[in-house]
Amino acid sequence: MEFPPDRINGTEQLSVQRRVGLVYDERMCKHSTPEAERHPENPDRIRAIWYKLLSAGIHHRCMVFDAKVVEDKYIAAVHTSNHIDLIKTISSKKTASQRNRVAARYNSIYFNEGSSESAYLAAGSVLEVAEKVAKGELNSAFAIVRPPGHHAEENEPMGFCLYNNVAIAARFLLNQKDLGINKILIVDWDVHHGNGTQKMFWKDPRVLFFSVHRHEYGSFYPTGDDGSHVMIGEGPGAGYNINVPWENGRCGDADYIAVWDHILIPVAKDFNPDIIIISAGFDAAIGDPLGGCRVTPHGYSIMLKKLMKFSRGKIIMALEGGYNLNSLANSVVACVEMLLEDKPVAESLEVYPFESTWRVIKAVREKLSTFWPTLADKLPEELTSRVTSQHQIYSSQSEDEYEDGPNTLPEDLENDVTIPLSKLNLSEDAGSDQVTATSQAWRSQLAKIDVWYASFGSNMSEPRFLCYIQGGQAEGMKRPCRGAVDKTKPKEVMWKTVPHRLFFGRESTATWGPGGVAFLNPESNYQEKTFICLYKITLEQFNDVLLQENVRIDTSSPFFDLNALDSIEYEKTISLEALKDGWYHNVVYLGKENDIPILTMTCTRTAVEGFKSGKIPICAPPKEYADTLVRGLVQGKQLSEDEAVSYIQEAATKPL
Ligand code: Q9C
Ligand code: ZN
Repeated sequence: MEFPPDRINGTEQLSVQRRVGLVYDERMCKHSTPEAERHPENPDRIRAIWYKLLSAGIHHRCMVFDAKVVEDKYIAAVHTSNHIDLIKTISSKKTASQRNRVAARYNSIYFNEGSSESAYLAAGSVLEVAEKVAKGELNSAFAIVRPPGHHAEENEPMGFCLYNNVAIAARFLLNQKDLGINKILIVDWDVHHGNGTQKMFWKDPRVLFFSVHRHEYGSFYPTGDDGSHVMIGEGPGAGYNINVPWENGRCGDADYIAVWDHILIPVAKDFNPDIIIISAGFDAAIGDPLGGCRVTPHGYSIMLKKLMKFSRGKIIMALEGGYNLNSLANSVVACVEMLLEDKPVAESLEVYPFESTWRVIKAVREKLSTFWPTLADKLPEELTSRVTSQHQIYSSQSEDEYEDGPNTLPEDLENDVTIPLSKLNLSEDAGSDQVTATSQAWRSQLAKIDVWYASFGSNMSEPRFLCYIQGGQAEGMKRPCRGAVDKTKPKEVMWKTVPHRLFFGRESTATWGPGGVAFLNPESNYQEKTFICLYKITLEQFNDVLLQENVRIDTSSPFFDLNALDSIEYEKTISLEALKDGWYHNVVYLGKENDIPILTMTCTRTAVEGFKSGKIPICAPPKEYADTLVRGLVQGKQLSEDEAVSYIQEAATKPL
């Protein structure tokens, strides 16, 4: 059936419900990690979205479609035949280990028996609704698909993406001449750069690719320069690729809306697309474990509403990332409701963009102003002076509530984006006078983030730990420490116990002489109990402690950066290559305390195997060292002296 596109959407019919398509298909849950290992990109993502839509009754107001597999000829319009062959056959490999070997060749990719089917369905779903929207059968659509697509390149799956669903649909629309689609705007608001899509339309002026993403000068995933704002396309495509690279995380509604108002929307007006496809990742959403940004469902709905003014409302949204199930589902619901009704919403926000946001906006506008004259005007000073300081780090207690299971989104959090001053944790720009801004720019960034450093060895004794911060030599130590660049004492100290095994190993250390040192088995074990002393320090200081624990002299970059902090919550341990000769190079996540991650440094699981097999010696601590541990436990009021002695004794003697 054909629908005259203009009439459905005419201004005189604003109250008429739009025809909105939804694709959901349980078969896209078949793709998962081979042994059902925990992974952020898991089947529950689309289930969470679907259940939320069902429980809000939204599916009754939409046209719901099953997924269809995409035909190879449409995939072949953006991917190589090798790539198609890989994805098509990966699930019919004889063994899981064959699949794992293939997956290991790629960056952030897993495969199982269901991967091929899910990939074909995800791409097919987007293509199917794109065609319906192009024909006017639907006004707009949301394809709730996985695996995601925007990282997948012509000849390479990556970043949880197998086929580039959005690129396949876009190329299809352009190639079906009868659809009359000659100009497509792709808006990629996933927190990661859409590297795959960018490359596929790099020289193509028919596709304006716009991506806003965390970039952090190339250190955020996918690392490198592809997401930089100087990447504007080439040849006839020059000017038709727009990247807005955030300098830091924690961006929220105000930052995104500013980018919309001062870059995307003016350009979209001039480009005048025939249709819009949104690479709709929701990993910039508040509470997302990978994204570290704070866009609210309301924020997403405003971003969407502003785009609905173009191409007569013809919009296809395709799910990309988004890893906090509550935040993800709430954001999708807000968007589908906006597609259905174009609800009037209050667009004024109580918070301002970051200063860095204006810097990025200005840089992008300048870079693209010859292609898009609308960007050439200088932004008024009174506008760009309204900023939220990067130093105002939110105490993000409330974000935790997204982690408590389904449907716990607190209304006040969603609506009240202003954070009272009393909740702001204003941290000093510590140590900046001692380092040159250029060589160690990471320091001022990491100085703004607090972590709990969990000590289980001699650092439980505060005077000994302070040597790592302030420099010096505590009782019993054979040599002094350099200390951290930022010598500020820990902001807080507290104690806890963790279900992990404490043990002693190695033959001697430079600091304590002959005898073993303390290790925490990174694997948890609920039969065990280890006392840990938590010090609230900055992530910058944590890096300096890591460095001293692993005996290294110089550093121009942090070993454990913000990206590592983002991923450790689901990876649980991160073994630091750069420090792999050190005994304590494995950073382990031990949960949160007051919403601040608890990190410790210990040996790797592999080393624990070595200790168990006798390849690495188990060895009781030397006297001076054991005394320091006991002192820490007693002064921290955790144990009496006798109890502390036997606690250490047991850890030193009980078999692993
Ligand atoms: N430590 C999407 O959101 N992260 N993909 C690798 C390495 C990969 C995200 C972290 C993130 C991929 C579609
Ligand atoms: Zn993403």
